[in-house]
Amino acid sequence: MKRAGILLAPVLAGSLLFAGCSVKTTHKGVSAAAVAGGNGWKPSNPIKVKEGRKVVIKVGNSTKVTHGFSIDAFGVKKTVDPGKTISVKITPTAKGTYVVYCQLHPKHQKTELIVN
Ligand SMILES: [Cu+2]
Repeated sequence: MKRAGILLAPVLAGSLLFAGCSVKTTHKGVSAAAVAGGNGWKPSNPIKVKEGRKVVIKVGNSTKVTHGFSIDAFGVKKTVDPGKTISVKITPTAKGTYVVYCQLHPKHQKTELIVN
């Protein structure tokens, strides 16, 4: 039965390597749009992601002016021109609820990034 142990070792090492390479990316989307009372994010529900998992957020803009897209905790501070889409890539390293806001318009309806 000693042989079985010897054969198993390389298999285990291989599966550990594979686990390290198969990092899943989560894709989310949000867009600056006209909402009741001004401009805001659509959909307005929070963006939910997993801690430690890479996420790509496509940020659109269906309004006529440039908007900002900021998440202070993860160093995100971008702008999106009208009709354009940008990709924001982050790997959230801490659980929590973070404010997602437009740094160009303080009154712009905010949304949240929930990491759990
Ligand atoms: Cu704005």
